Order: sequence, then structure tokens, then C-alpha cells
Amino acid sequence: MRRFAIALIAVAAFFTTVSNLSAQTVHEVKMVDISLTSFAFEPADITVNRGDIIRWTNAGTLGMPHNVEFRQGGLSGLVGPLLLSAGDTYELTVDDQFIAGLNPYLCTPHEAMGMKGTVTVVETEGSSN
Ligand SMILES: [Cu+2]
Repeated sequence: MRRFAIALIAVAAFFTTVSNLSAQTVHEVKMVDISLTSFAFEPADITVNRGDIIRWTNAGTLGMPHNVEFRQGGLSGLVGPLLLSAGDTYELTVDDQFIAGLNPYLCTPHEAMGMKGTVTVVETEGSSN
């Protein structure tokens, strides 16, 4: 059942990504559990163009809550509340809050376990695609 749900999410994410390609690239970042004490963003490091969209999805199998918190770079604070269930998502547009270059972030509950990621923003002239 859970596998089926994850497959559905993947299909939905795929079609959403395809439908947005003409305008903005959607970067998918999954929040995954490696073990009971090890969690990660996957991929941990992404490079985006300004105007792109980042979508974080709780893709864990252990029912752990995750979030996204920026403390450095241009953003400060939580992107939203804890994502409690598998399939919960945030979407964030890479707007002027992001600084060019490195914007590090972390998952607040799992900071001590090394659940961290970075968004590297590259400036482009006009459309990148
Ligand atoms: Cu987490």
C-alpha cells in the first residue's frame, strides 16, 4: 500500500514537472530515511536558476517529520510547518530572497543527525531553457 502511494506520488511529480518545464524548472528534493538515526535530503546539493521551483517531499518510510529551515544565505527561518506524513510537500520559488551562490538549509529535528542541504543559485540572463 505504501509502495503504491509512493509510486502515485512519483507519477504525479513527474507530470507536474513536465507540465512546468516550459516556464520554470522544478527541482525535486526528497527527505529520506537511511536508518532510524540517519536522515538526508536527496539530492543534498542542488543548483538552480532564479525563478525555478524547489519541491521538497517527505519520502521517508519511518513516518518521521521533516522540515526545511534556512539560517544562512538570503533566507531566514522555516519554509513551512513540519511535513508529518510521506507525500507531504513544500514548494518554494527561487525568488529574490535567495542570494546568488550558496544557500544552506537543514531539517530542524534532524540537524544533529546531519540532515542538511544546499541550494546554489546561479544567475542567468533570460530563460535558461
Ligand atoms: Cu528531518
